[in-house]
Amino acid sequence: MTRGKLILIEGLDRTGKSTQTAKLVESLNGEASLVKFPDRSTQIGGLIHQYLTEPDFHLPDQAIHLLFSANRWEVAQTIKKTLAQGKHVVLDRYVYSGIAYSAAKQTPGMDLRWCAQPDKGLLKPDLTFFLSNAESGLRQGFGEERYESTEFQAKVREQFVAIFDTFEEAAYKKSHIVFLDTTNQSITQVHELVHSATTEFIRKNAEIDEFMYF
Ligand code: DGP
Repeated sequence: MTRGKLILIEGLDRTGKSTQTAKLVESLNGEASLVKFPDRSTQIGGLIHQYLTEPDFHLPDQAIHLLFSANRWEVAQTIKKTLAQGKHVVLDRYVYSGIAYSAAKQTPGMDLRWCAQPDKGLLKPDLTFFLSNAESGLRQGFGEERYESTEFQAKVREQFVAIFDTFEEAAYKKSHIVFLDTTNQSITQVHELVHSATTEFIRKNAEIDEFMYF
């Protein structure tokens, strides 16, 4: 039996990631499980939730960055075990969000490389969809959580672009990352693109058994 594939849906807030991850898992008919980051159900996730929702809950930028990373590490073994059992895992956010949101704060010393360091050694996705929308970062109507402002989202968008340019080789981008502009596309249209690219990728790479790591 070959291992399952690690599939990631990334993007800014309000680009439809959670809708698309849920629809993708459903359409894979029990062959995939969903993992969402941050996972707010753990103790570390509880602290992250407090940080995101309570303006008076203060943590240094470095500390919250490491908590987001720790939140990925605490699920890492479970993800690997699931994949080893031949089941696919679909991730709603992962390492790229970890780097982008922290680097967007422009805190002295917290450049892209510093931000990438704590996630070194985590499993690297086989296939990443990066969802962008001409309106995300510009539109109003964000929720109340920390980071949900037009100005900050514009900075996060710049960081995502810089991350894919800085850390990922052209060959990796070509065969492992799909950049999807969802402007004016319906949920169903985006789902059809994501689903067909995923099933095609799984079919073509069925024999690949080695894991990749950040
Ligand atoms: P979500 O539950 O997907 O809405 O994510 C909550 C917020 O946290 C969202 O604004 C994006 C941000 N976020 C997600 N992952 C990370 C991370 O690893 N580091 C930082 N700094 N922010 C993150």
